[in-house]
Amino acid sequence: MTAVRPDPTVRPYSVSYVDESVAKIDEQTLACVRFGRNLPPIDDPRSITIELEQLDAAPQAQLWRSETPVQHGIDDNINYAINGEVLFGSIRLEESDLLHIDNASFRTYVRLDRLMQKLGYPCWQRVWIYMADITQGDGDAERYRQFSLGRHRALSLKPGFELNLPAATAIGTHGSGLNIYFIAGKSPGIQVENPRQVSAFSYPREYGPRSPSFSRATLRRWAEGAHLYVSGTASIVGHASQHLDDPAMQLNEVANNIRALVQNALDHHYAGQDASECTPLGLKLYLRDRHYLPALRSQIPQLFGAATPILCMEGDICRRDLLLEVEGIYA
Ligand code: 3EB
Repeated sequence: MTAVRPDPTVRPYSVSYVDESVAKIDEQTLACVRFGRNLPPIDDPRSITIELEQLDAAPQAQLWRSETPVQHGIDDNINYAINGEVLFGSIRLEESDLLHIDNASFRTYVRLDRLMQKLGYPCWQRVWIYMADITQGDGDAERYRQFSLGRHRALSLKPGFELNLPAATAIGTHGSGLNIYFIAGKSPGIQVENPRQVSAFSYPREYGPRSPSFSRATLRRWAEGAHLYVSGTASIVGHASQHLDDPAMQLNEVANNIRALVQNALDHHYAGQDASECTPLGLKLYLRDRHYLPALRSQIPQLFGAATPILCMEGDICRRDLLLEVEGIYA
């Protein structure tokens, strides 16, 4: 007799925003991500707290739920949860660990990679990076550039690494230290770039001593269905920031960038489909200054869909001339 797999689920996990007050961790939870300052700690390795203030009245948490039971634990100070298909991991570094950010980021990526190998999920899929004071320091001494330097040193240890880079977000907080959380898989996702933008890993020298090692999106196909992880997307065309000092125009450019990216993913992997058939499961909007939000309110549903859940937060974009950034997951 052949072993029959239970009802083939469309995707091995789901993601959604829920009211923070009702976000509960149970045996199927991969991760519960909360955003806010001074949130009470939750003693579970699947709880992730990011020091970014939400801008809407009812704070939301992002819940990642597995279709199958989850195993979780802490190894080498890295929190993890696994379900046989994906590894959801997180780590926090304090300011005292960040005296030499390039070395700290190098060592952290090496440690994360070691745990991924050990647990059997060796492929980077999606990474979120939240660092306090991300644009502090001048020129190449800037914290973000130092972080990127160490990340590049670690990821470039693998030959051909620029063909398998994860989608990423890197945002500055007004708190302290560094939080990284990530999804890794058993097999590689598909890297997707944006025809409107120079790939970040090919940015010219003016943006830092080493380019930022991330892809514009990762396409993860499952037995049925798929997830498209869209990186933090800003108002950049080519490699240049656009519409300086104009949040409304930057948001419009971001929407153009995301549309082109999603369409590019479809053209290569779902020929004949139109980007409008691909819907966002949820988006995050990061604003350098919360005061931009009222004027953007009416634009958001027009650009990203009236039914799209969106979590708005105040956070620093890693290029000083950018005022906002949007990321999301499409399906
Ligand atoms: C950009 O497109 C904007 O360094 O991991 C967006 C997403 C940005 C991820 C990263 C940086 C990163 O260059 C900045």
